[in-house]
Amino acid sequence: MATSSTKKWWKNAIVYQIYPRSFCDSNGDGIGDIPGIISKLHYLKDLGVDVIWLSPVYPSPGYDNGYDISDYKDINPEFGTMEDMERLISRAKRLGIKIIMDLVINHTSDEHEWFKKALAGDKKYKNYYYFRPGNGKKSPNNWGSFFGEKAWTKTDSGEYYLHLFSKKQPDLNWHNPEVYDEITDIMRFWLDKGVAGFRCDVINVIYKDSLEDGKKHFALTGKEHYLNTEGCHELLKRFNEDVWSKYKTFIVGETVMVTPEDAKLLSDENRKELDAVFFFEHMDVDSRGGIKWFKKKYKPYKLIRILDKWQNALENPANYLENHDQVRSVNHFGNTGRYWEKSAKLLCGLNLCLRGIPFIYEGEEIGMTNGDFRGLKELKDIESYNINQAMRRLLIINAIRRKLILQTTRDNARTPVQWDASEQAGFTEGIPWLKVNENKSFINVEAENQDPDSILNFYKKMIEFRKSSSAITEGSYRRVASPSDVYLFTRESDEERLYIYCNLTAFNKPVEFYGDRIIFGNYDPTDRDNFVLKPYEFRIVASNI
Ligand code: TEU
Ligand code: CA
Repeated sequence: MATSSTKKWWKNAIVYQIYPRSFCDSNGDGIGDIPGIISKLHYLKDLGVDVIWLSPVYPSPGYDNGYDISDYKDINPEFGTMEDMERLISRAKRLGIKIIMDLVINHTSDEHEWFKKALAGDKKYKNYYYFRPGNGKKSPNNWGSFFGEKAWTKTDSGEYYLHLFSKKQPDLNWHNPEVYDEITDIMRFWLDKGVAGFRCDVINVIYKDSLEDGKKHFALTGKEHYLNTEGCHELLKRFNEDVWSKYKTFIVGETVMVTPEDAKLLSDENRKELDAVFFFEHMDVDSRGGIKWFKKKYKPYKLIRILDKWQNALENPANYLENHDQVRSVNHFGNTGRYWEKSAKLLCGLNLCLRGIPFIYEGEEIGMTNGDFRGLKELKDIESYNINQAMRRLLIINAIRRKLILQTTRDNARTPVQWDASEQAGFTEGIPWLKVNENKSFINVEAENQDPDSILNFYKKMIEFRKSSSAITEGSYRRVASPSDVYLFTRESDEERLYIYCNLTAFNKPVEFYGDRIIFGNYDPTDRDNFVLKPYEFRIVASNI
């Protein structure tokens, strides 16, 4: 157990993710930017946020909205200047908000100087990436990419390069010590500017321990050669020792396809690798064979089983219900009709009462829903584009492709944040890069600010409550038996024991009444029955101990 003297600054933090392109546009070009973020810092302060995770703002040709970086030490002019970024860091600091940046080091953009030099034949830079001759007429191996294509692309010289994501994102060669030096130098560059840490993109795939053929899978053939390799653990330890520990950073890793055992190894405090990890198992609760495009019916009891497993496995998981790659949580786990508001509040309560560090994604705090796209033409995401091509090759007909992609596209989470009910929701004075959802007329910050019972005000109260509760910020976790689809657990510290009730259905659910008094919930006290949970009811019951 960590004593209070060794306690890390981020242990009780609440993190808010900003996807800059969609957050707030200050100059009317339809693209969110850093001055736009600065203009909303007071809003975030008022919400109760401690840390901002900023999705990539580095120069990038933008094929994957910034996850294809062409210069790690500068700011994309679409988002502003280095001075804007420095201003953001210092203004946030004045409000007591820290900033962690997204760090994408599995791959660079193919428009990065390093890759351009490599393509031009410079030996030094070729060794920054994986260039290999073909295998006869075929790719060097049989690996598949995350975006549904082959993982190798042939260059004009006839060689191939490896890319686990799109062909615009060549993978870095982490066997090369020069890559280590370049990237640790980049980390220091930003930490010296006052950034408090990083969210490390797909960090558990960076080290390939061989380039052999992989066992054949429907998707991601080859993964056994790069998932959670010993070499990856080694690298994380060295990052930690050489850089992170010197700056007292907070480092959260995006770790794909991890089991609780993998995650423990990656984030155990004593191993000094990552501070926390994002896992995905709950995101896949409704996907067939882990393939998100093929959905099956969502069953709340399965979500509960998964969350419970992870709560028991990790002392400090990074908890989230949505981000820029996932559908909106009210669509995923809640209700977008009659119980939109109740279910959004329930999901807020759940996310903020679990053990670990809660992450809130922009717009989640007002209950934003999936995009209301009319067709595939309105989408901008490279993943959706590539998957559409792949489905075409599988001869899947247009109407089905349209349905499968629209319900799952990452653009669902990337529509502009709805600040008010005006034409472009107060996001921009110009034409937004991605269509604003029509429901801005009633789902927007301005309206919810004025309504004391809004989802937004529920978030504020819930955040304040969490901060005041030692049981929630530091207490133990234990699941309590309950009817199917009701998640009931305790959080307990030396000072208090709380029972957290979450009815994840649109029906009444009879329950046992534990504890002594309901101290928090999403139903009016006069509209409550101790022994029955109403649709999507959330409540916290305190017990005298
Ligand atoms: O995501 C990694 C990742 O695994 C997702 O692309 C995932 O495959 C997809 O969303 C299906 O759930 C990270 C970033 O968060 C994502 O935005 C980037 O596109 C990707 O890495 C490449 O950098
Ligand atoms: Ca702009």
